[in-house]
Amino acid sequence: MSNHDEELTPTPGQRAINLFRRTDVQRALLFTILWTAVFVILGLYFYPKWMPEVMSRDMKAMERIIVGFTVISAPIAGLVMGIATQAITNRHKGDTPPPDGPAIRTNGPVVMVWTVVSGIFCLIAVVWGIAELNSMALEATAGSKEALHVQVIGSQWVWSFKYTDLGVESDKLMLPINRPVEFEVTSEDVNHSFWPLQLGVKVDANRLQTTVADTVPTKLGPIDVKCAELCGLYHAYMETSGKVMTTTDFNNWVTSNGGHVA
Ligand SMILES: [Cu+2]
Repeated sequence: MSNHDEELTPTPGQRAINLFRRTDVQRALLFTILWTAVFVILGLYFYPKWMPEVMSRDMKAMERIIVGFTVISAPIAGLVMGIATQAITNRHKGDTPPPDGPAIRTNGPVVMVWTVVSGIFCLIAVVWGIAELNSMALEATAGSKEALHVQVIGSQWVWSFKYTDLGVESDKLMLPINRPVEFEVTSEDVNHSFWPLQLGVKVDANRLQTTVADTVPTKLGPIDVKCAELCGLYHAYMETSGKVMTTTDFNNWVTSNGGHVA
């Protein structure tokens, strides 16, 4: 019993030292380190493999943010999993559990560390987000003169694409490589959300309104287009495909569909 009294000594420093001397805490810390490593490896190595292919700089930025935030938050998820693993693998089943310690909200340093660290995380998120948005906007302005205009129309439950300058209409999203695209996104009925996965673009399609989104496809290959806004019974099936092609292939596609190459 005297041992417990000592552990509850109110000086925060002594409390921390006693805490880290406990074998269950040490085991939980070890598990925390292992789990953190697992999440870091997942983020750095597996996420980029599992995510849709990167076919534009916007998608690259998206991937950077997802990987970055996974790595930053890995120690927090690691701590939760570490404590859980220690609790599950604890071999002292049936023992009387130790009494609760004092409430952590009375521990000044812990509260301070918690607040400052969360604050820094939020600040990183805000600054990073603004910086990426800004560079995307600058890129869009720089490329807007030579941009290909594609009108994207969502309706229950199909996508259609009008190449206004070329006189072509399609239900597949065909794009030439390395040329800026301006999507003019709208809807004929309810709210949809235009989501060409590999281009890192996701933008609401609203009735009576046109929302512009820009990107530059930087890699040849197939694109998946989905709707990312619950829009009725067949929302889940509101998808189509597309392709990023060489300029020559794109021009051929345009002319063979009755359009004219600008
Ligand atoms: Cu939809």
